[in-house]
Amino acid sequence: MSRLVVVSNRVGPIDDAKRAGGLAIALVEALKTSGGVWFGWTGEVTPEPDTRLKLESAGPLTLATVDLSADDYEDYYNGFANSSLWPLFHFRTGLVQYDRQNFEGYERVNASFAKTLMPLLQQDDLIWVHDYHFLLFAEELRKLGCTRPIGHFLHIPFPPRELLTTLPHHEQLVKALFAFDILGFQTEHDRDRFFDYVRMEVGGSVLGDKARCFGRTVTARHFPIGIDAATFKEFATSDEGQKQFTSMRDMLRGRKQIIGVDRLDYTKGLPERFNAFERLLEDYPEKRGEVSLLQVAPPSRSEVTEYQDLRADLEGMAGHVNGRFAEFNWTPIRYLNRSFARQALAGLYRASHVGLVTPLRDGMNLVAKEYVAAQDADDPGVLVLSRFAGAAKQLTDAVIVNPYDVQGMADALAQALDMPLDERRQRHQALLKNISEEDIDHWRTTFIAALGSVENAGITGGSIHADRPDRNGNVA
Ligand code: GDG
Repeated sequence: MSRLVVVSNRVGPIDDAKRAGGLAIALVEALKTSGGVWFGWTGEVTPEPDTRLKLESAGPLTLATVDLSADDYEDYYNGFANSSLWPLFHFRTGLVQYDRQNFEGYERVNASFAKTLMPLLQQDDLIWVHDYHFLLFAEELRKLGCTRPIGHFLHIPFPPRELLTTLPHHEQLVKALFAFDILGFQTEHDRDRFFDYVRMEVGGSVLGDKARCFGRTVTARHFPIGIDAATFKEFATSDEGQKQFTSMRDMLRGRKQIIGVDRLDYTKGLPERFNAFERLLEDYPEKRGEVSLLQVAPPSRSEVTEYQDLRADLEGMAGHVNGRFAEFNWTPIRYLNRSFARQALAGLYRASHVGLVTPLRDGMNLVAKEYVAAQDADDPGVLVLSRFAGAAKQLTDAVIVNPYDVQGMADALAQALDMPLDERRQRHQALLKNISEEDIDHWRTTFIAALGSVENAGITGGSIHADRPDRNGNVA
């Protein structure tokens, strides 16, 4: 059997139950079962470059990590990854910083990480690279002579061609993607946006799930990521889950609760969500004193200015709504900038009557799936979900909203709060079926099967010139 080598920006720790962040959580769950090597950044920053590898055993897994230098941390991590690619891939061109030095840092880290990993690789390895931090990784490994199958999974959306081309290095990035054998996207829409770029921008061709350009052929498919639904369900009724459930329900004293759980990130639509809750209280006065919003938002990327601004804005907004509507025995918005252990979180989801998940754009959104898994099937809460989360393509039995439409969200909240038990049960049953079938195991095994069936990994085939349009726009 092949050994799995996973590459992602952050690695483990595998036992930190309080860790927020979809990629880390998904990978911990996926790797627990498969074993193998997990390679990436330690999370530590050193003043000078230090490429020494740290190896650590964790059950069936070997964690292989390196530090980042202060310059790499600024240019690659805070810079190109989180201030260029993250906003751009979430369609937020207005927030994108273009900086050559940052891009050089990104190239530098992709190259040096590939160089550090190369000696660890064995004959039968399957290499699975994750997310927007490492778009150049396969190209770097190929330069070093790696001929193993290499796959990439993009956890965030793939942007439309018109937006991607605002990035000066767009073609270099997409060309590097052709050094992978398999490209995985969250949804078919993301995959199709990639195909659109290949066809329209660089004159490649697409047939079925294969794209050909730059003298290479790559297979591109959607692999919607899931959660460990069975385990998360158990969390909700674990001792800790039950404890949180009971104390929350005691505190609510028959009132209803809407819950939001998100890393504090501008893609998650938090200001719009607070506005919608305020509109609910304005337009549905009978809900005043009867329903509250619990927003859990652990801080994230707090060295990036936009994240600091968002935090300040949300504090102001929560204070405004509370100042306007609170009673001495009722606080409309409880806004918590902290993280909870996963069992506790499951209990809080179960105690909440509505799960409000309204990102402006999201690759998948695991919170939506966790909320469903944590519900009591006999008396389930209602998921209100943004149409712009990848999860909306699967979770069609949620109440689907447009997060830009504050009034629409307020109305959807009222509908969810008043939904009859029968309808709640029906919707929940369908949602639970989906998240249980297309769970984390399904994601992992389908991706690895695709990677395992790659033949001629990394071999150049075809000709870039044959794929490019000629002067008259004709493609050979
Ligand atoms: C990226 C993509 C894609 C949140 N607060 C706490 C906590 N969390 C956990 C949640 C969930 C995870 O963090 C967040 O996952 P999401 O999927 O919602 O979002 P991103 O972090 O942006 O993840 C996303 C994902 O990758 C996977 O591919 O779905 O689209 O952006 O698991 O529960 N966990 C704990 N305490 C908290 O307070 N323990």
